[in-house]
Amino acid sequence: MRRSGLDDVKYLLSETSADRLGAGTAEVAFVGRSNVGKSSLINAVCRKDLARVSGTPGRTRAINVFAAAPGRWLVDLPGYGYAQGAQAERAGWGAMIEGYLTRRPALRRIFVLVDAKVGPTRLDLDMLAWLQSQGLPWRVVATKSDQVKRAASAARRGEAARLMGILPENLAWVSAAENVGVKELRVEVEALLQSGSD
Ligand SMILES: Nc1nc2c(ncn2[C@@H]2O[C@H](COP(=O)(O)OP(=O)(O)OP(=O)(O)O)[C@@H](O)[C@H]2O)c(=O)[nH]1
Ligand SMILES: [Mg+2]
Repeated sequence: MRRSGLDDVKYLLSETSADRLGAGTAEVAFVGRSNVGKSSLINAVCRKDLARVSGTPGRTRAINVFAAAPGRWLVDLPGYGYAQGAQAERAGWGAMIEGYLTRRPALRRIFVLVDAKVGPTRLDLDMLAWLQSQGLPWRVVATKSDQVKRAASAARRGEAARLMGILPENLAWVSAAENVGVKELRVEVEALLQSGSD
């Protein structure tokens, strides 16, 4: 029987170039601004402290791969928009991220994380436009929703969705800190990682 599920996800490797990663069977990736909560969300989805979380932006500096089963990967990408001085960052989200996103045939979905309170930034909108231009499958997840007051959340969600040209119901609204929307995301990731044959 094929192994599935996210009950035993393990850290596999870190790489700075997508070219050195072996072939995968099914992968999902998490991208977004530095400090938006990518590593925290991966940990929440996997119910395990896998990815390093920090208050210092730019913590994740490599492509970090976590395996649910052989070839079935969750990929934590470095944040964009942090290293102001670096050419690659100024130009966009960097060669490492772009290289990974464009060279993975098994990539099933890219979760683009935006801050629920801040909404999509210019860089987030650029990333979405670029993903769309590349024909890559993406879905937006609004993180740290616990930071938005309950009374304001419907309006915030609607406005953020409008700016990104998506429907509010298609904008996942999550909080890793308070475990909101995490179970739904876990189910989604599980299904994506089960697709494709070994
Ligand atoms: N309030 C709140 N804070 C969160 C949540 N998720 C993450 N954080 C905090 O946000 C900060 C950044 O979290 P990370 O998960 O390291 O963010 P990241 O996107 O992986 O950051 P980089 O690796 O630097 O790009 C940490 O201080 C977390 O504790 C959340 O759901 N709610
Ligand atoms: Mg990180």
